[in-house]
Amino acid sequence: MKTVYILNGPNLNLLGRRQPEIYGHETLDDIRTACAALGETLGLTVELFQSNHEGGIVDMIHTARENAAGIIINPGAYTHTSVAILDALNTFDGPVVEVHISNVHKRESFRHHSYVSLRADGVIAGLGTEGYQAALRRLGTLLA
Ligand code: CA2
Repeated sequence: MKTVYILNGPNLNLLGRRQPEIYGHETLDDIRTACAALGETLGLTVELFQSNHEGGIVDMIHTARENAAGIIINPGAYTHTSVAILDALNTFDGPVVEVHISNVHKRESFRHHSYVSLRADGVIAGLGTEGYQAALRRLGTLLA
């Protein structure tokens, strides 16, 4: 079984607990459970991580280089600021799908630019937490 890492950036540990009007009611644990079940049907093992620290996300990408065939990443606010995360993703050989729960293009202009999109093979925004499952289906196709 190939492994997919689902990496989540700052504040996403609060999913389902604050600002449900923007980010919905599901928690990261709900996303982990739903993606693990979908992964089984796709022949993929799913591992979900979250860090509030830029370096923690870079470290997880380095671990993915050895242990994962594909990456789904919601870098949170680091999407819009982090060259370090972009550089780390550029060292990863497999497919990368970027996910945003909200439609960042409908929000403040500073959310319209993503460094990560310069590397991502696909970008999903505004599908709510279902976006993680859409990304996983895409990796199922790309890794088949
Ligand atoms: O829409 C997304 O998924 C974002 O990546 C979420 C980031 C935001 O900075 C990006 O522009 C778009 C913010 C994550 C904050 O997560 C929270 C979750 C629940 C409650 C409060 C914050």
